[in-house]
Amino acid sequence: MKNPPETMFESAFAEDTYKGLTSYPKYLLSKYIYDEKGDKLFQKIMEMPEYYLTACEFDILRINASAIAESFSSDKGFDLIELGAGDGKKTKVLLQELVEKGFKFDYLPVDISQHVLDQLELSLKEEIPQVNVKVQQGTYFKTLEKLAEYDSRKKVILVLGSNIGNLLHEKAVEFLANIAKAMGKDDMLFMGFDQKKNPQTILDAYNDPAGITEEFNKNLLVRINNELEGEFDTDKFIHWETYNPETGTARSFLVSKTRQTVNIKKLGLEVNFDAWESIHTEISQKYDDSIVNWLADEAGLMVERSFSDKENCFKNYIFRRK
Ligand code: AVI
Repeated sequence: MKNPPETMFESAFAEDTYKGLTSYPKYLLSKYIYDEKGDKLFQKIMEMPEYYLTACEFDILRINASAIAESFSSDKGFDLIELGAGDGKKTKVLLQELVEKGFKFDYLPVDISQHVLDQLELSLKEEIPQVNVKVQQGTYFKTLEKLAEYDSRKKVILVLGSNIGNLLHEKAVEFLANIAKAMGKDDMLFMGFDQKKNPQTILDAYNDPAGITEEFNKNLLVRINNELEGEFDTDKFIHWETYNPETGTARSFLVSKTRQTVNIKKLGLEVNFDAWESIHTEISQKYDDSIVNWLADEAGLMVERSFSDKENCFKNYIFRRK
């Protein structure tokens, strides 16, 4: 394997890729799946029948819309800040309810993609024009720093879709603690957590027969090819999913079918793979009440209430600062 390039890496993606592919065991960071193609593939995943998370959370929001909206309300009105808003499909159920109840609020969707935010703003203008929308482009991290500035009235912070599940517990606590730091005593965090369930249901959600999740996972290699002049042949890797019911952790891998060497020109790197060697690409953590309570406690939060679907597939929790 060659030495790292003498010059600085051209991007965080380049540096993280270098680190991950020169580590043992090899890994890549799942956040890099999401370029334009990765975003589209994730949209497709959310529509797959096997990916129960979206439908379950949608049902929770639809069935409990009135109670959830009531819990957000405040005499002086509130700021509804959504981290990782995406297409806002699920959020619109709540926005509609808040509008119908005549509550005073501003909706501040945050997303890394300006394109996604433009689409969301446009669709809201058409579908629920009464909503006052102020889009915020940026990473979660940058936005968390800015969150505390919204302190003139109650803040309701919304994180849907079990995005927290892509973080190891230590990082999840850090993420929650950063949100807690920005929260006043009246503020609320409303967040989705996918629940432990029949292991087969979980494996099926991350291993669809149509191969959409495989393409999503392999998009990491495609991005390396496109942006770092990599020479991965994606057919020489298989998508592999595992789920450990003890820890509640689903893990995605790409496994090399043969012994091979892959050149990544912009990194000055030749990566050697043994036959059946793996690259770990993503974790999708599943939770139960005791893990969520523990995470909250570690982060300076407490669970006030939770909403669940009939089969306890998914839960949305309301947290307050301790
Ligand atoms: C975004 N995140 C919560 C998804 C998940 O369930 O971990 C990403 C995903 N990976 C494979 N399918 C969906």
